[in-house]
Amino acid sequence: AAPGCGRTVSRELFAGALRPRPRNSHKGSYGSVGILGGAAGMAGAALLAGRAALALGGGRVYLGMLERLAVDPQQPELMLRAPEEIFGLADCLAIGPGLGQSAEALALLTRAVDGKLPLLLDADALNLCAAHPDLLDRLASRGHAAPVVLTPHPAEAARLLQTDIASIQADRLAAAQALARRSNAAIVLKGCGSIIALPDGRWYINTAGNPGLASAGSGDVLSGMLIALIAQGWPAAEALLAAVHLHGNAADACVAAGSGPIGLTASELIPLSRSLLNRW
Ligand code: NPW
Ligand code: AMP
Ligand code: MG
Repeated sequence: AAPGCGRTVSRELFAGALRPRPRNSHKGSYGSVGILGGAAGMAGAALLAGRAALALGGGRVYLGMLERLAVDPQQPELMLRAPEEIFGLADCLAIGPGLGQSAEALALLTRAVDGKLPLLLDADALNLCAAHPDLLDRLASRGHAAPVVLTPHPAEAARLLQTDIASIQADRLAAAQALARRSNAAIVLKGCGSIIALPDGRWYINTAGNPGLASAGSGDVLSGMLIALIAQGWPAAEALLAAVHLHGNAADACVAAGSGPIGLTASELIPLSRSLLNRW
């Protein structure tokens, strides 16, 4: 087995990617994140991802929301642009949180898949790939020049592998590895005990986190955290391990403080994950 294979996710697996900020760095040193999603009725998913990307240090964060908002009044640092503008502004893309499955969503996803930017596919981007398997073929043939990451929950994984949720849950490691082979991408199969499976066969299991995360929006926050680390130049494997670990530990810190598991909201994970990252 490759080094680290089968291990529980811990800080030492990604400590090598943690770097202090040089004193003379500037926002351009920390990447431009692009997030595509947030259709009508699900605008919050893109806002959560964008806020999380700022909190984990993305230098600039652009949101291309299908539900066109002018500004996020709670987070005016976010730059809200027309979705198609994002391709020329961002140096990595997360697509899917609240994206929906409209023709506009499919066109944006197709452009992202056929482009060259590092890519994170979540939520409806995964559902669209399941409905249009040629997109998975094109992802798989992209090569590894720019990382590609998929973050399915069990239902999204079942759609991608054309099976049912029970079959995914019966052998989560096999499902994650099958997805990594199918897409030639790094996978986080989410849920209690998230599995990280890399295209080279390495895999890891996360034990941090708790059922407080079983609430709407927690996956959207994970996507924002992960794309922010990729924007800052973290290799995909380390970014995945760190984001999953931070996300779970933020939820555990909320429970320790009495703000969960009951009623833990995804928004609350954001400042906590920032504190944890700054203390590592
Ligand atoms: P069940 O039936 O509840 O038992 P979908 P979605 C299953 C956006 N959001 N283990 C679940 O099972 C997203 O970004 C917007 C087992 C059900 O069958 C997407 O774009 C928000 N089963 C869009 O909504 C906040 C599990 O999955 C199915 C499981 C749709 O995403 C919410 C539901 O999944 C949301 O993030 C597990 N661990 N986890 C906003 N504030 O704007 C899930 N399932 O049909 O893919 O719907 O995940 O809500
Ligand atoms: P999503 O379904 O896309 O909103 O993603 C949910 C997030 O919460 C993922 O990161 C899951 O791994 C995490 N999560 C959900 N339920 C649990 C649980 N019972 N224990 C630990 N993590 C969970
Ligand atoms: Mg989700």
